[in-house]
Amino acid sequence: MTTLYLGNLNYSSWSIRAALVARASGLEIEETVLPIGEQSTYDLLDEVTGQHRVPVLVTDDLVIHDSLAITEWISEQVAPGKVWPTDPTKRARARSLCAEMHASFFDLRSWMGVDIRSRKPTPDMTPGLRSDIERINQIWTTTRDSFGAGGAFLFGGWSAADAFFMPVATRFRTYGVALHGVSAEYAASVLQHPLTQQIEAQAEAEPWTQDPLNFQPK
Ligand SMILES: N[C@@H](CCC(=O)N[C@@H](CS)C(=O)NCC(=O)O)C(=O)O
Repeated sequence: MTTLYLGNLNYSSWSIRAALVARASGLEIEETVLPIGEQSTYDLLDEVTGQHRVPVLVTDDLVIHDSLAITEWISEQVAPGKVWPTDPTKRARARSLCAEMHASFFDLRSWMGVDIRSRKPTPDMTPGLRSDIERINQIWTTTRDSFGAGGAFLFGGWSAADAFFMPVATRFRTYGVALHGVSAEYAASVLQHPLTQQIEAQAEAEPWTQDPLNFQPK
């Protein structure tokens, strides 16, 4: 049996990414949502992984933490194209975008914590936040223009790259960040995707509330 431990989907962007990749892959994976901040969650994580971050995937005696490592493991279990684009150029590009998402955008993460079901004032535009938003717009526009033929997503069909940027699309909606042109169309496609809608419905139904800005790192 394979189990994916996730944090609250309303707030936990890395859990959302792993859940989206897992669900799109079609692999049989049981999901357990653990409320971040509650002692019972850390007690269970101590037993399962010895570290206090989600997502974590457990299969037989293998424990994999971190959304990128989980993404790669899932992609190795399923047919090509279920996680990464099959075209090698697109696949390399998709991996570099996920790595950039994973390693960057600290102002965006700090000032615009994921809170899917809420609508909040747009934070003051610090230079760092402005630059993160500009870079996201640039990524979405240039990737759609260069690689997006044949579908509405970054590399045409849905891939891990879209899973990694989905919590950014919801952040822009939560904090009222206006998007234009290709970028706006792309964000709308991500928000309309059935897997996004499924996560949103779960986030709406979750009983826990937290201050997303005290939810570091995201
Ligand atoms: N680099 C990790 C980041 C994981 C992470 O920071 N997860 C947050 C939730 S989004 C967490 O577990 N926080 C626990 C806590 O704040 O107590 C990944 O990509 O999986």
